Amino acid sequence: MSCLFCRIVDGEIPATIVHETKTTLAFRDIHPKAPVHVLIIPREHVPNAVDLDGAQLGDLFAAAKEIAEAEGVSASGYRLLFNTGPDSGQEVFHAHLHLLGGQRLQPSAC
Ligand code: IU
Repeated sequence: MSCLFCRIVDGEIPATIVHETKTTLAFRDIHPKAPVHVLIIPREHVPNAVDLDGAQLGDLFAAAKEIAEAEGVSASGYRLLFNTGPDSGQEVFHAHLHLLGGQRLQPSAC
């Protein structure tokens, strides 16, 4: 299996896991862009965020809310984003929701 994030799901590659459910897994980004930088992924291999179904999206956002509370950034605010395709800078083609917070974030491109 070549997908890096599938290998994290299967426990073949270590990661600092901060949250898990039956359908999702969340771990700290190895190159954090903010004091809190967590990647939230579906356990199922789906290459791209736009290929996720409604239930999968709901599970990812529900996890994000719980993680933000656990990380102490709910009140201060945080950013949730999906990179989708080459122009976005997507590097890993297993859909993942970035949760960034813990500091005043730079404005994004939008
Ligand atoms: P992107 O949206 O595909 O650009 O984000 C991929 C992220 O995965 C990026 O922030 C990397 O730092 C992160 N990452 C990781 O946490 N662990 C890894 O082994 C690899 C990438 I490769």
